[in-house]
Amino acid sequence: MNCNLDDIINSSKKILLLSHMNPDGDTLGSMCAMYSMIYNRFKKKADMNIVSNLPYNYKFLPNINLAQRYFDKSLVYDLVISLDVASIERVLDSKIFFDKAKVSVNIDHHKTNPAYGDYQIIEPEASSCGEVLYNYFKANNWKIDTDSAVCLYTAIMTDTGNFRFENTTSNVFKAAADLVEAGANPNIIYKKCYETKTKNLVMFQNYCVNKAEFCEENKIVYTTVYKKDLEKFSAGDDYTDGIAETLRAIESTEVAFVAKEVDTKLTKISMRSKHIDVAQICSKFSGGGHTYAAGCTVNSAVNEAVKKVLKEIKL
Ligand SMILES: [Mn+2]
Repeated sequence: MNCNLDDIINSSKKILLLSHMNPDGDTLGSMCAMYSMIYNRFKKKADMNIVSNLPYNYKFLPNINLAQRYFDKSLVYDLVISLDVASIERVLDSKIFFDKAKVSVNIDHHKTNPAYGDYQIIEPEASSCGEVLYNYFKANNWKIDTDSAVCLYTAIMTDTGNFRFENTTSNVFKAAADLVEAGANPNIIYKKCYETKTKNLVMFQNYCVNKAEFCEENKIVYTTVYKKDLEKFSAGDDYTDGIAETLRAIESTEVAFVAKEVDTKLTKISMRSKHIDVAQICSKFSGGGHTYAAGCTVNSAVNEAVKKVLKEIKL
């Protein structure tokens, strides 16, 4: 259904913005950008919900300090907007707010998004949810304030791997240029996002890369991460982010994945590729994502999960 955010926001009093679990720069940047736009354009204060730990490097995002982890589950909102949430299960038990909302809006760029909610703004060709928002604001003449510009730039920069991934189109650069003009500082945002790694994080990621296993003439590479590894390095939820990309960067790699132990019967897979559709592979385990970056959860111990996943990779 055609989504007119002006009408929807104008007629809503209580508004909630939702970001996905294990948040990244795109979901957080998009949420904070939306917060700022709603505040400046409509003079309304939306609530913001983060559903798992906030990664240290995104604490600089304007207004992120206003986001809350826990809300009274009996609250009913006039409007709930999910941002960068490929399936509504990714907001965990905050799904109840989306389900109970008088109006729900789903803004996203994942091609596997099943178009849940009353209204959708989904652009599978967009690099990021941040770019979807930018396109919408531009098309509807919403003036992008400095805080929103910082947030949208962060969203686009992080989801394009600092303007390197396949999804880095000319529109991405046009958006980035506009956002810089609106006040986003590329140098500062880059440093905040990429040069604030803790010693533990770097040591942990090197450890994981160091024990990677190669197969199929080095075309497939994977590494396993156990709870005891995470404990040893006091690793946070987000510590495995970027490992699959590091393994994919190896010249011979076609498919790279990280198998992370959730518990003895549950393994989380994060998969990256150069040419192969990994969203399709992950969909066999009820997961999804993008063509070259996807994930899923396998109902097996790590070793068993690795075997199952390897079977589904057809080179
Ligand atoms: Mn995204």
